Amino acid sequence: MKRIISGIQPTGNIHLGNYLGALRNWVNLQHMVESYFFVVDLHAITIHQDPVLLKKHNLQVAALYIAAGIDPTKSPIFIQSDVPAHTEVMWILSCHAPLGWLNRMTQYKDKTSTDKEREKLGLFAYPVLMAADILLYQVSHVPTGEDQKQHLELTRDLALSFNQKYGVNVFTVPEPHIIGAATRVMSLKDGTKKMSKSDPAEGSRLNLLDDDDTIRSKLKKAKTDSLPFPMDKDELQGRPDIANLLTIYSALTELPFEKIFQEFGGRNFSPFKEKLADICIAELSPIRHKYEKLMENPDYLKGILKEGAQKASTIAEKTLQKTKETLGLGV
Ligand code: AQP
Repeated sequence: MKRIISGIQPTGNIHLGNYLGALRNWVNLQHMVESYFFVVDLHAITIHQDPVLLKKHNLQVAALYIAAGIDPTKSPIFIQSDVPAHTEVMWILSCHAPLGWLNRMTQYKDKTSTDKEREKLGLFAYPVLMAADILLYQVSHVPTGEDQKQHLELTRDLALSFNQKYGVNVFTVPEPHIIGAATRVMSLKDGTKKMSKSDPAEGSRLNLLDDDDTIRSKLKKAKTDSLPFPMDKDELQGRPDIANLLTIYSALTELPFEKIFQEFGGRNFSPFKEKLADICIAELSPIRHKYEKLMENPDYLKGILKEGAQKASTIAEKTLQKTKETLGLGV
């Protein structure tokens, strides 16, 4: 790995899925590779956002990155809209991206309503902006959760075909880096659905900022079934809610499933849920406390974001100029 970039949208409460699928991995990776992390606000507006809340969420997400362990003196943190090259390169890539490729994106299909006439162009073009976010930084890898795999494949295809068309290696072709024991954390209310910020059911997710009592109560109410706790992997078959809770437990404790079966197999779910709540609280409450301290000093956070945007712009501008040169734009 030479360089990585990744980000989270400021579309609501950052949850355990964002943490286990992305943020926690970034904290480890920053010590091994040059890293850039951004708050993805331009993507957030593909769905209506309250302007006052969006500004607040931008700062909150940045504070959470730091609270979770990202060191801004080592890895620049910035707000996507503070680096205009993202939208410029997005336009250039839009003129290169075949509609057929975009039509195949499943996340667009999941997020659209039935009223096609009112759908926004930005939501459809989302993966092209994501490609620009990545390709601008000439990264070798993009650490992400499982759900972004298809968008990353599109990014690779766009980079390869652009380079081929113009006969110049303008963009580095990035690899996905999908790691960790929980690359797809599911809803606590429905083990077949991804845990998501936009799920209207608050009890479907554990937010990084939930207080200890809320974490305990959400886990107590997490969906299980009337069978006893499984004794082995075979007894997990067809039980996605239980598999999800086990995945979370295993990801946070680094214990293999076998050890968890040994401790809880055959019993009812209460002791398991109690222990899982203790584990989640032990992981999340220090992050919450650190976050609260950081939010007391918004000027400090704004300073970090300004500096991060300056560092990011240095690389982004170079790629933008190279792209414009290749296309014959400007004089
Ligand atoms: N449930 C999840 N399990 C594992 N990883 C996840 N990620 C998101 N949900 C899960 C990873 O978190 C990073 C940031 O995601 P995002 O905010 O850019 O957008 P998203 O994937 O659309 O996340 P949400 O929570 O579902 O947001 P909304 O509801 O606003 O669309 C990505 O690396 C993602 O893989």
